[in-house]
Amino acid sequence: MPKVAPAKLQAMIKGIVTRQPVVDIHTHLFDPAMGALCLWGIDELLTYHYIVSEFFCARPDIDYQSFFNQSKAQQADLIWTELFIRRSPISEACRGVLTILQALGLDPKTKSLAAFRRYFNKQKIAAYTAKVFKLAAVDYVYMTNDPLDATEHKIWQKGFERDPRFLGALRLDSALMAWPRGVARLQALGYAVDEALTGKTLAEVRRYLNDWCQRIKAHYMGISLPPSFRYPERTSSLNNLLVQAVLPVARERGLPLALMLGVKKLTNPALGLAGDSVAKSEIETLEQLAADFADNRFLVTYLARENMHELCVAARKFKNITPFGCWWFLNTPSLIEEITATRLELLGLSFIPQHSDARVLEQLIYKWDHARTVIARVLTEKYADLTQAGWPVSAAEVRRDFQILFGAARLRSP
Ligand code: FIX
Ligand code: ZN
Repeated sequence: MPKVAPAKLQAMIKGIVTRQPVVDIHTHLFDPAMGALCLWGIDELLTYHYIVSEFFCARPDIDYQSFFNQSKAQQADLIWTELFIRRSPISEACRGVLTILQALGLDPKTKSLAAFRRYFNKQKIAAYTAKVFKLAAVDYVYMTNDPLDATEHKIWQKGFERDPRFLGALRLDSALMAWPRGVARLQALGYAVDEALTGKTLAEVRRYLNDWCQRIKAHYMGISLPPSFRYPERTSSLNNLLVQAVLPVARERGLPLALMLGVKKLTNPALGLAGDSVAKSEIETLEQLAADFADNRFLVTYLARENMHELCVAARKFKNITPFGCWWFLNTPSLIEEITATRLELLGLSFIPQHSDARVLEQLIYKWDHARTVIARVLTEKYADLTQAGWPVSAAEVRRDFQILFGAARLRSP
């Protein structure tokens, strides 16, 4: 088989990586049938919490509350003027808005927010969702489902016809974090839990997990944990709930548990959703969990860059750990490049390179476009190394490898 020359190799890999569909294993998007929960359009894009943070960096003189008291459109006007008109929208999240506009066929250089709004206001969600999925080359997205969220619970109670592109994932934070904070909401859903973690309470938490994994057809359960999270910690309610409820149910149902580690919640409460920060977690906690629960599968991502190398090594030691994504503050071209190269070098294809974490529908377009560009560059380098070593690289093999990286096969079959 003739060796593919680097220039041809680069074009081949770019063609595959930029167009082959992916499975997006973690988003905050919702099935279009879930109505109010579905965010889309230019005002939602401009007031994305990543961009809100950047707005206050640029305008520290503006009072948080006076900004948040304004309507979404007014907030978007302020952000557009400050971050797009008065200065170049050079950050990853701001550039993302331009990538979306261009992909949708709008002309960013008109710089007319009014014209953009007219376009978005004309869109009808069903056809528009198909258009966005096609532009982003995304086959499926996993939602972040929380039955304890009053709005979401009402929608599930009412029932709706599922869109097969939106897969279920049961989020555990509101039920389990800061126990007994979730007790009242679990009781309101009919689960006889007490603050004290008695056998009855743990059985009822297991019933909640089973009921709702079934109800939403969950393909995994997920939880975000602070840098301070430790395991084992005998006195910790969270440890107890994970060990005696979550992990047994996950194992019985053949579902992975997604651990998203390193979030310092509300470091600046005045910023709301934009107020979370990051710190390094302790890798020994993950190693011990993987060792003690060898029959459980863990999808793992960290928010701290410093944890990403350790995660690769932990995944080499424990086959039940699958690293995923360059999450949140790591979702930048420079860090995706560093992290993806390290993962390929240490794990081969046994990881999931990226998820979008999209909150607004059209973000699928920019988050995947930007990530694919970087990942294509890294993969080209690695395949070029193979050809240098005398190993032929065919398009079919690159497509196969891409499917291993982004197809999330192990996740799709509950
Ligand atoms: O815990 C999470 O799922 C985080 O991704 C979110 O809480 C965070 O706000 C986010 O959207 C980051 O991209
Ligand atoms: Zn998320």
